[in-house]
Amino acid sequence: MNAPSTTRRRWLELTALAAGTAACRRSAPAPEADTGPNLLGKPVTAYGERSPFETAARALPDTRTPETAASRTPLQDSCGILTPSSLHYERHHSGVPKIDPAQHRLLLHGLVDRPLVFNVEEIRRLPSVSRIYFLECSGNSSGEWGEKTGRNAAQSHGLASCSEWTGVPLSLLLAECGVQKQVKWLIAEGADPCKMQRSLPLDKAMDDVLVAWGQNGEPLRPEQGYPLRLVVPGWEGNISVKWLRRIKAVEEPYMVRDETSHYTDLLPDGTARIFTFVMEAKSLITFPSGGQKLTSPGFYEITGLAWSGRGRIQRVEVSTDDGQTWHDATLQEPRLSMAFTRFNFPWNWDGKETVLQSRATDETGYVQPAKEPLVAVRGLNSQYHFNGIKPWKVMGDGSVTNA
Ligand SMILES: Nc1nc2c(c(=O)[nH]1)N[C@H]1C(S)=C(S)[C@@H](COP(=O)(O)O)O[C@H]1N2
Ligand SMILES: [Mo]
Repeated sequence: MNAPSTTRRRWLELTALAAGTAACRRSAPAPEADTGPNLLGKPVTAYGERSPFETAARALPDTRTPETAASRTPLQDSCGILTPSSLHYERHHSGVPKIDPAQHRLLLHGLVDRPLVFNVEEIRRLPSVSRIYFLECSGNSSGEWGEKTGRNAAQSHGLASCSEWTGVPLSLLLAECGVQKQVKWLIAEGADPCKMQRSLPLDKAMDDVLVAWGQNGEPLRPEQGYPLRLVVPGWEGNISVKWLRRIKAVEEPYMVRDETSHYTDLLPDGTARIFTFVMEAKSLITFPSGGQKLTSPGFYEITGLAWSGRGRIQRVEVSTDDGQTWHDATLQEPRLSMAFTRFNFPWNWDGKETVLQSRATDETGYVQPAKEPLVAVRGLNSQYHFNGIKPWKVMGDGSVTNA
């Protein structure tokens, strides 16, 4: 038992050398701390806030109008697998509506035996489940298709977050309505000004889709769809309709705006992929990543996140030599289906310029592709569904940039 603890001590000494490299790091100059040994602290508060010494923040776009708004999770500052609700990415097409839950209704209608209207209280009274799932916009890491634009992990991959969602299985509501035999699709609609709609296959709806009202132990944030949203596990974020107000049972998809003008992939042969719902396996090194700096050569723990819309992450390999050799990273538990999985890999940086990469394999055996084979198949017409390997370049002075 001696050897491991000695190794562990040595490890701690070495990592202590590389000061400030823990996964949860603070980035800005510290405000002044309270001083004096007998100074009393602040009294209790009704709703908590983080330490004034912590400054991780969502990356915002240069221009902010309701129609173009997307903010990105600072994955470079993340630890563990959950995204705090206050840092969950936001994507909305007509701003965040302010909805009074007492006024809000969810209508289920169409080809059903009993059309039903629920208020929010009724939804919350139904048997609920809580599940940890990632949510990712299919436009995430779109900058990686061509000239790389994301200078850091938030900008390149921050349209992905992971929360514990609480809600009612949609299958339960559908059973209450009595969905008719010919129904193959549902049309889900939001209560925001753009009336976001998406066509959802009935099979998926009956499988694992939630009508969620809770997020990370409290009601949904307005940005995430308060008071009710769909959570469609593993599928492109756009179909997880927020501010959910209507579900219509139908025979065919409706070919709505967001599944025709958006979220389709135009291929090199002129045909387009449509209803490409599943977000394929993907991974990202969050430390060291763009914008960060290694203070000196020596030991570092590389860490990152991997996820797959097809199930669990089976394996993550890391390369620290520009893809010449690959080594298995350690996967942290819990390793949940369609949730972020954190990986770690010990690394001794020799102070030379190099490129770091990670490659995820999910439980179906699917391996995250490099960018080149992905571009060979998909071409460069589409900005959606990029899941290629993400390289970060470590410069001789320890600074980390896009590669
Ligand atoms: N009603 C409504 N639902 C919506 C949207 C919207 O604009 N309106 N945006 C969609 C898109 S494109 C994504 S990626 C996810 C983002 O969810 P989030 O803001 O909770 O991260 O919500 C989807 N659901
Ligand atoms: Mo999206």
